[in-house]
Amino acid sequence: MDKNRITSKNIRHRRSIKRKNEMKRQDDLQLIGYIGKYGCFFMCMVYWLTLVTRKVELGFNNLNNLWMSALTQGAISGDVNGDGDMDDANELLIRDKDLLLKIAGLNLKYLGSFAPDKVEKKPGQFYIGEFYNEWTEKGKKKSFMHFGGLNDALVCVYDPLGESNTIKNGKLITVRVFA
Ligand SMILES: [Ca+2]
Ligand SMILES: [Ca+2]
Repeated sequence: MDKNRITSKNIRHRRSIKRKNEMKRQDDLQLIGYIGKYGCFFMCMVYWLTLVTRKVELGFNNLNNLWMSALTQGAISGDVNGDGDMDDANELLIRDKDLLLKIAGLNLKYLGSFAPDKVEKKPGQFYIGEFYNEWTEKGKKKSFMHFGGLNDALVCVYDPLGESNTIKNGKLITVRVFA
């Protein structure tokens, strides 16, 4: 038996079980700015799913390269209205989740979006939650939407913003299932 192999595997496994606050954040300045602004679902699908399924933590360069490949290959929508930025309606949406999984080298499929009480839990499935928060500021109604990685109990275990108000105070409205 090759003891070294077992040891290094164990170390890698232990390292991969990261605490919430040790995981990479979408707003880290080493990431492309648009990931910080709109990349929460991308970080859940590419960074977090790789961490939980392959026990591998992707580096900032890996993540930036995968983001660019996803844009080039159309898994993520680009500058749809051609005005030079990607801040408009229908821009930077994940249009093809299966293609994004493939680009990221993940052997997973997207099974769909479900209301939290309609999720059929099965072993080998992974869950990403869509959170919605609404509040009133200076008499104006405001809202924000954000994605986070969930455990089997559908509790958030990865917040791409570290600790966002949206996940802390908002409501889980849909669950995206991967297997
Ligand atoms: Ca645009
Ligand atoms: Ca614009």
